[in-house]
Amino acid sequence: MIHNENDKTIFDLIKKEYYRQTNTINLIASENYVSHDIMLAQGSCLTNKYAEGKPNNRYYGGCKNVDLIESICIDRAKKLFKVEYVNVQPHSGSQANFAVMLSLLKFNDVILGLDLQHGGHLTHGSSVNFSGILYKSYSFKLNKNTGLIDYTDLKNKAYKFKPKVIICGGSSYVRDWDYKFIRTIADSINAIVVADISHISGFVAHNLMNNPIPYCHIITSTTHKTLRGPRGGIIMMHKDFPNPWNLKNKNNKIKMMSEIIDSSVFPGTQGGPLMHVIAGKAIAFLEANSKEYYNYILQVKKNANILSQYLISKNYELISGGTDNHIILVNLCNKNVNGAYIEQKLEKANLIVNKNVIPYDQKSSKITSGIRLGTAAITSRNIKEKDIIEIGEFINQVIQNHNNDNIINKIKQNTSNWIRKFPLNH
Ligand code: DSN
Repeated sequence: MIHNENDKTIFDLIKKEYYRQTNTINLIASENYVSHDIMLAQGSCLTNKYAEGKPNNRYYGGCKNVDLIESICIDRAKKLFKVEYVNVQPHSGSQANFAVMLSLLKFNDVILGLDLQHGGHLTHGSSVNFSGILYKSYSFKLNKNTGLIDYTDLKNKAYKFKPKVIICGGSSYVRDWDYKFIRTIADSINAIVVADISHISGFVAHNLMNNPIPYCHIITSTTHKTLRGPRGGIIMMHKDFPNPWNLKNKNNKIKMMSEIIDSSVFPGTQGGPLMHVIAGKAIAFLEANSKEYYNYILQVKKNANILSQYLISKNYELISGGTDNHIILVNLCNKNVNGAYIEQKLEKANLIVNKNVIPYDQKSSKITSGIRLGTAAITSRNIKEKDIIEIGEFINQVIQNHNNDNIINKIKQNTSNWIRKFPLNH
């Protein structure tokens, strides 16, 4: 894997990280393992190249190869998601959302998104993020009893606050979305709907969840979660449309949204695109269009469902009682432990998760009442139905014996031996 030992300090740490990734059971919902080809592309000479601008319209010479790479990347994304427009340059999901908001909003304009504590994302209006600092942000919540989006709350807030942008999508929302309903509400107040499908884009590409693309004006995503590509972002539109403010370009023609979004990415919020990452994205879009990936993403969903059922059978309380995607949000209150504590205990047994607030959490985001589990990464290790139950039992054993370090050490030995059966092929 790693040959270059010139900088021993850093390469030793990379080796250790490789060892850690190989020898732990990764249940972090936002992570995955990319293919060897994607690793190669990201470690290639493309990292040396500046290419501000768009293919065949750059601010630098020497772009003929990267022009082709970016054009192929765009074409593959269009084919995978069946969209008319894609910008593959955002460095991350947050950058994609920043560029989209810059293209739609002015300082202090109103936005509406899912509350961070209820499963939304920082960039959907959190007060500590640009989206809550530059814009007046309101949030809709989950129903306390069902753990599902409270669409009445969404509708009431949309009518009351008249947001210019409604954002759907989230980081720890485990159920599907009613995009059609949200679009109807948005149309009645002339709002634009942005769907951030960062977590679920792998399912969306294969219609394994509701597809936001026909209903939402603009779609953003990361490429490194269920999609299993390099760390980065994209922006898409099913159909390009004229900007709603009648802004004109230098030819006195009404600007299309694609033109506005492109310039919000560069020069609006970024400089040079990361061409090595764009090459990785191109490979990921090709891989995600394969039968092999389809079988993988189907299995991700099956595994999440089976893990949910297993945990419920062991008296764990799951937000909304299950999942429609790869994420499971466990409420630990009935076990009398908090999320931060259990995250550490699980890590001692080689099970990697993240502490997570639950809706209406009484604890802070540093402590939390829950943990978030995800099945995208482990499924890349070819983990199937019976294996995921074994993982569920490892988790259960740690939580049941959280105050007995001897037992946790024994579980660690078991998990170390067990995970070796599932080599990292990616
Ligand atoms: N931090 C990502 C996640 O874990 O879901 C979202 O940005």
